[in-house]
Amino acid sequence: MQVYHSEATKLRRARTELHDGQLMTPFECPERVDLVLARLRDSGVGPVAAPREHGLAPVLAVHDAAYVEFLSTCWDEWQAAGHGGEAIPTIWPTRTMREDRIPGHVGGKLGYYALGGDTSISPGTFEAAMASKDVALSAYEHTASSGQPSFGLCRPPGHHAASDQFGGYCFFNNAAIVAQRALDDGHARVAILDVDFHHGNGTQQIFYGRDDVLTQSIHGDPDQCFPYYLGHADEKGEGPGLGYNVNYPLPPGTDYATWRERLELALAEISDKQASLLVVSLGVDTFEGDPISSFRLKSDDFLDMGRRLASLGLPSVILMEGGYAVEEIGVNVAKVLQGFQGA
Ligand code: OKP
Ligand code: ZN
Repeated sequence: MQVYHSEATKLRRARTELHDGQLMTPFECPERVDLVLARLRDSGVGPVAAPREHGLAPVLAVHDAAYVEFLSTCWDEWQAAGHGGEAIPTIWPTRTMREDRIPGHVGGKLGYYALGGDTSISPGTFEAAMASKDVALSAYEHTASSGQPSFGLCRPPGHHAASDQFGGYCFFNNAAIVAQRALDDGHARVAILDVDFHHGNGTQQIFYGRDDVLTQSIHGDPDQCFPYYLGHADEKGEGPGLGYNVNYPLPPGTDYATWRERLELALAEISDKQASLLVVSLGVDTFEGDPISSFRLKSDDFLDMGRRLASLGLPSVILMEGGYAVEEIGVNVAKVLQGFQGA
């Protein structure tokens, strides 16, 4: 399977993540990319190609222009303000305050454009996010021109990024950018299937009022799991989008037998809604050994997952999202792709 990868995705090397009340080295680290690449090579999954640059136009097709401008200037403004550490929001326009005015100070803009305090902005973050969406778009273009599946080794991930908010390690929503590009190329309906452990809140939000993108997510129940405030089963889309968002929340401890039943429902929905392109938001943090997640999938389950995703027979773009058990994420991604290829 054609793989896209850019060394520039490693330009984000944040030093701090506020996790469990402590500043830690982020789980979402550049080593993830090398571990996946190494195991893809060992498994004979390839070839690996560098992406072509796509500029900002496809980003602006799904993200707010002022948000993108903020991401591009945040680190410089943070430094100019004399702050010593990485840019981490500490206050938000929550329901007791106003959100109709965007502050001028970088500290105020940070909270306005952030959905959480877990994700710092550091030098190279914007450049890595640009490379990540170029990887995704190049994978899409390969699939569009050949009909063959492709894998984009995106990093940072994208599915938590909303139209004007970053967080959950995400800045640009790579899957949404690809789906919108596919619509602009003439697809009538695109399906995004998010199999990451965490709910794809950004993807849901971007397309919530629309019927041209079917968004589905299988994830840890937001009653217990990040991002907590979105991802319930009663979120079904609105207006013309009613029926075009489907959530499958599952409790902590869920194993593959139960997870697979939701996958089958999601696949049937994709056929029913007659999507002509499948975009998979592939997080492998459903793995039993993942340090920040609580499903119980085993490595061999990822092979079966890949086979079932392929059974739709649709042109498919598979994009990397989460997965933090660093030794095993390469194995598990390789298994999904091998399963998809018919292994
Ligand atoms: C990103 B992706 C725990 C807070 C949660 C953020 C999780 C982001 C997951 N202290 N941290 O969906 O894999
Ligand atoms: Zn995740």
